[in-house]
Amino acid sequence: MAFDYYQYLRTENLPHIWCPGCGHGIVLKALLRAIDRLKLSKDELCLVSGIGCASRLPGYVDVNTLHTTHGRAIPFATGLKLVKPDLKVIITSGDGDAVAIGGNHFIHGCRRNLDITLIIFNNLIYGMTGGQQSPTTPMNRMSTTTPLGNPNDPFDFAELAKAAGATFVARSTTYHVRLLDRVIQQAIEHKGFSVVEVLEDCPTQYGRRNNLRTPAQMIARYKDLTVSVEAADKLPIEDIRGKLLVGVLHHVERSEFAERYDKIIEEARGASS
Ligand SMILES: Cc1ncc(C[n+]2csc(CCOP(=O)(O)OP(=O)(O)O)c2C)c(N)n1
Ligand code: SF4
Repeated sequence: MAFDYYQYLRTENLPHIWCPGCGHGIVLKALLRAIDRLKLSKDELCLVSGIGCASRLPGYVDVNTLHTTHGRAIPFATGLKLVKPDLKVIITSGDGDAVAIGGNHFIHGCRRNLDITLIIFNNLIYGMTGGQQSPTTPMNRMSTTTPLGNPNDPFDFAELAKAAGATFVARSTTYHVRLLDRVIQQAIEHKGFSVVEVLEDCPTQYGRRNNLRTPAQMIARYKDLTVSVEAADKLPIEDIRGKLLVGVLHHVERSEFAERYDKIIEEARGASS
């Protein structure tokens, strides 16, 4: 039987604002399937977002939701998780939201290792505000602020997340939908700060300026641009040069922030009694 997405949607908020062919819908559906597989009740979940097209996602899902300010989803989610540690907190964020204006919070979120999942919708551009270059726009690509080609080196925020201390880091794309389902589920199950980068598509602001004429063409290019971590292990270096790895890139266990914090409080109470 086909998966019933409507059981998780606030149908009163539909139709959604996303353009036809936008990758955000593919990630939304993968997230709903992961939530369903994990049998999470709606009450034990909270979706948090900042501002941007990707950040509209929680508004469409029938669970607890917080739509906050641009770049500040992580600090809002941090406060929420510390007050309600039993909630599963999942952040949905654009690349601009997460690593441009929110870059500092991103680094410190990774460092702290609070049990939160951050899903980054990396469409390589600022979608909502008209297609400005973001920190992930590839070099030489066009945007409204780089009309002759982007001279900047892009960020690899999976590497940044790892270096900053995130304990689970994965990458998938809108082409690799089964992998996307799997890594979102693993990230939610992981106890600690987990980051899932999803390479996806903004046909309106990125595709049409960069000779990617259809959403299907945009999705298909991820097949050639990527190689799985498992395959990369067995391939000669020249076959993986210039390609992006997809799959689980980093997975370690480290003490979780809320548990550490509770321990400090307990010890202080013990010392004062
Ligand atoms: C403090 C602040 N600065 C700037 C903005 C304007 N703004 C709203 S959305 C956005 C960009 C969103 O891009 P991204 O996070 O990549 O998400 P997308 O729209 O591509 O999904 C910006 C700059 C704002 N709302 N608040
Ligand atoms: S502008 Fe881009 S990111 Fe925003 S909804 Fe349209 S296609 Fe999606």
